[in-house]
Amino acid sequence: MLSKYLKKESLPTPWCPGCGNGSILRAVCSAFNDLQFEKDNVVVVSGIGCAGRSAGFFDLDSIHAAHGRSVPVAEGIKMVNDALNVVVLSGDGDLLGIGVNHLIHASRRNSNITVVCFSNEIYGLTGGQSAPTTPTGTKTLTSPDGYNEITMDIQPLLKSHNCFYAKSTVYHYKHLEQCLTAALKYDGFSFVDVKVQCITNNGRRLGFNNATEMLLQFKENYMINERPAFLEPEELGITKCS
Ligand SMILES: Cc1ncc(C[n+]2csc(CCOP(=O)(O)OP(=O)(O)O)c2C)c(N)n1
Ligand code: SF4
Ligand SMILES: [Mg+2]
Repeated sequence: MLSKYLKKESLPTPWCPGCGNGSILRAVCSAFNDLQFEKDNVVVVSGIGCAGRSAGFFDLDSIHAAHGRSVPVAEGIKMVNDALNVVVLSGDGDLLGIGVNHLIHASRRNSNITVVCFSNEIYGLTGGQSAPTTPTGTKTLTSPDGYNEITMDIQPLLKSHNCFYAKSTVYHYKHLEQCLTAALKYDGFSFVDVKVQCITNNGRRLGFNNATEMLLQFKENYMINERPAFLEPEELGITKCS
């Protein structure tokens, strides 16, 4: 039933076995279904990357924008037709690296779009280079001795613009669905940060034997806060919902 939003020929997706991106795709379809979105009143926009392939899988109007440019494209669509639900599905490198300038201004303008960030903490598609979201000290393709920069924390910036900010993981699947539904219902700029495993270009280098081990670290490392004003690093939740 949820697959009604997807192109049959796009399944199975080309994502690696064990990649967590498919769980996000499913949760997004589930949220669309909960909100009874019709295919002709949703538009999905993605940038470039493994996560950025998402737009191409939907059986509705979708745009695969240039790297880092999904947010302004989404804003433009919303400006032209306010009746549409406009959703960005893209990677942490795309949204918080090359495209972060657009995120800052879209949130500042309170553009009425929903942005779902696939946070695998690296540039997955291109081989596992460090991204702004890479935890300090982590070994990546471009930081074999450990990433020596400070990790970006987008929450304070978005909260300074009084935005909806939610965080979940693919392990906490039901919670993820709730975050996405609340974000899509929210009247204003909403951002859902989703921790997701990239086993191929991150997990293996970090010593995980398989995707399940990597998925279970989310269970160990995060807990749900039901009524947060602001999320601590190990907390998941919805910080604004009207
Ligand atoms: C302007 C430009 N610069 C660089 C690239 C190469 N590139 C393609 S995908 C990507 C990173 C994607 O990382 P992320 O958004 O985190 O997505 P993931 O693959 O991790 O899901 C990069 C640097 C590009 N396609 N265009
Ligand atoms: S490289 Fe990583 S993010 Fe990309 S499809 Fe494979 S597991 Fe997923
Ligand atoms: Mg990434």
